[in-house]
Amino acid sequence: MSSVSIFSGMDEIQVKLMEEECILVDKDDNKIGHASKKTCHLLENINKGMLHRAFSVFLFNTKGELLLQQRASEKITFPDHFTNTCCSHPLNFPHELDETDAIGVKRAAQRKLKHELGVEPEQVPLEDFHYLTRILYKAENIPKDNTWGEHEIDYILFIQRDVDVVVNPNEVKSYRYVTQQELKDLIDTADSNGILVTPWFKLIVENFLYPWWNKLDHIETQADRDTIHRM
Ligand code: DMA
Ligand code: MN
Repeated sequence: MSSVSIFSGMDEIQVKLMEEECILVDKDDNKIGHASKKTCHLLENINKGMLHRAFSVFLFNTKGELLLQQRASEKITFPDHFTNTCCSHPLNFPHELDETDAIGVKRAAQRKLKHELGVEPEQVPLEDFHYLTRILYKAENIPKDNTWGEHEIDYILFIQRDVDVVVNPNEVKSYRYVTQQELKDLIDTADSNGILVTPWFKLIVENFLYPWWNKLDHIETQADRDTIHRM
């Protein structure tokens, strides 16, 4: 398949971002190489076992509400889906490869909060991110397309800060803060309302989110950094 056909009709900016170099890992999160975002997300490679490193930020305001985003229609994977605050990948730079206290992943999170939601780095200091655990998951089924997927070791990062959001419309279609009850209602009625929710967010909500959310005031007690949950 040529790169011309695979990206035909897709947003130029998002196609360009497919050149980013992600970090390839084994099932224990040891770095084994690097590959483009495009290579990492092609189902044909995922089905051969290719796995990369990622992160998912859950940002709460001081009222304890969670910031959700709806992905832009321009996104190549999971367009228009509702999801957690911000997700992406640490890239293959020394700065983001640094595994000490997961600092590389936190730097990538700070970079993408600015890129997607316009949140200034000073509003989300690196030391305020709580790395809780890692989740290994695969998501193969994207409606209307069987070209792309996800197969990641996803670092879960919590942060509680009041921030100023200025969305990048090429990344984010809408955003909103939700209470626990509002999120439960959103997820319960998503199918009947034709609302799309990303598979990784659903998985985290169903298996992990609420107990962590209930312990926001002492979230460090919830950290389980040596475990990789295999879903
Ligand atoms: C990838 O997110 C990371 C996870 C946890 C699914 P993404 O598709 O939003 O990445 P990017 O923002 O870099 O396109
Ligand atoms: Mn990915």
